[in-house]
Amino acid sequence: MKKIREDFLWGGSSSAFQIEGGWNEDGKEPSVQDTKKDIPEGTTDFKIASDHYHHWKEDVAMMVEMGFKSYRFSIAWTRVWSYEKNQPNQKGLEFYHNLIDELLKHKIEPIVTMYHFDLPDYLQQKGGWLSRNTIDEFAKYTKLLMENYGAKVKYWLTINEQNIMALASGAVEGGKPRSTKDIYQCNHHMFLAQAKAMKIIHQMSKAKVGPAPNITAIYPNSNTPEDNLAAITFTNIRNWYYLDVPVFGKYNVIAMDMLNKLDSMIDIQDGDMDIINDPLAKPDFIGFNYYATGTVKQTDPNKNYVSKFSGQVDQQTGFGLQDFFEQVQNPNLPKTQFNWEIDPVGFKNTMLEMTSRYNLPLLLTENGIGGYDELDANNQVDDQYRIDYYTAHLKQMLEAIAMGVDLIGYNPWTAIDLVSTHEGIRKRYGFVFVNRTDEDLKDLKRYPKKSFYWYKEVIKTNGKN
Ligand code: BGP
Repeated sequence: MKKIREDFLWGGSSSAFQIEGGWNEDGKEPSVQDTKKDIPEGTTDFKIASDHYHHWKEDVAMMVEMGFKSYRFSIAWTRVWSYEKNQPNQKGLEFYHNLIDELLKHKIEPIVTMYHFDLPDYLQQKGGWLSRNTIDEFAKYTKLLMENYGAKVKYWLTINEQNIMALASGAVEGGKPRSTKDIYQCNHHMFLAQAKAMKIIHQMSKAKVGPAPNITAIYPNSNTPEDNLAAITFTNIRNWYYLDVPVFGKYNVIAMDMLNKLDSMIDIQDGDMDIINDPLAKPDFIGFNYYATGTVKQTDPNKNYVSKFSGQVDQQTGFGLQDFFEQVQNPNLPKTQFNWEIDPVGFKNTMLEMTSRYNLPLLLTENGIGGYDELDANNQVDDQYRIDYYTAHLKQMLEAIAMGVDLIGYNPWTAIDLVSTHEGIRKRYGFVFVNRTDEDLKDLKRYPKKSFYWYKEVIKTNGKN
């Protein structure tokens, strides 16, 4: 029976636009998250967020106290490169130098995402990922990161949740959702950008790099062959599409068949697949986010489906594609306060499926539960529900490891409270409470939640808790 590694990367996760704030400070330029118009009513935008830009030292101290071995965060492209001046932004580069140095001083391994939903607005105005120019810009950005941090950071993640950006197109990018054809063309360009980035990282550093999609096991709603076909189609288009290209260097046939039938075939230019198949452009590990599994059934010919997530972005429902699949709720699973299904066994199943398919080391880059948390009169936060969620997932994680899954780390979402992508700061994920609400900035003070002390013990005992 395999055991958890002694150097297992226990940590926590975040993303720049959701935690930093300082959205226009020290030369930072706007990303698509700053220019987004459809912030749901009553929820905050990302301008101040958790004000990590000014509290980073204190936040790292909290991580040190929990005993973190790693911290997964993202660099804001718009902080380190100025499109207005067409040059690096030294102050922005300095911010991440300071953060990384502080982490290393405390033996916390930085795991850095290059791009987490926050494309520079300048590039978006020029077509965003639909333009091949963005591929070259991403390569240029990668070189800047390597020149600055290549010698310090051992783990890099290229693109966070490329698959969710495709499924929820407009919702994540801001602006109107794109057509299916454009979404898949954008995807192709992201694969090329990712391949170029992985090659540059391998050429310019000794670091390891991988993608970070959201991967989850997909269940058929029943044991009918039709529902099973819906599940096979959905898992290919939602999950494997995003790993087959970087790992195997080819598009999977089921996804291609679907795109063909939808008259949305992508334009692959001569030489593109050579870029993707370059031996230096292969991932060293698979980073993945896991929240909940999905369940699908065959479609109903009399129903109208939306080809994207509708208003309620709960990662489970609202997505259907006529003749292919319809996502449904799974009545066997409990739900979070925000209606996301809870499936710890699915976590193990997802890792087993990925291991059998790709046989690469895995790195968990997000897993967690969003809920309403409040400070009580003694400035404490009782988030037992979060401890229960993690306890169940860690049990399954250890079983997966015992079965042979090579998991190198667990970096749940999130280290510190931050602003949710669609639900403001009322939907909290952190081990540390940040004292502000959507409406009121209060004092932004940090308070450890009950889960903070629980996680500290887990890390101390290398998962035995
Ligand atoms: C993932 C994203 C994160 C994060 C998380 C929780 O999809 O990578 O950025 O926000 O989900 O989602 P939400 O904030 O919508 O609850």
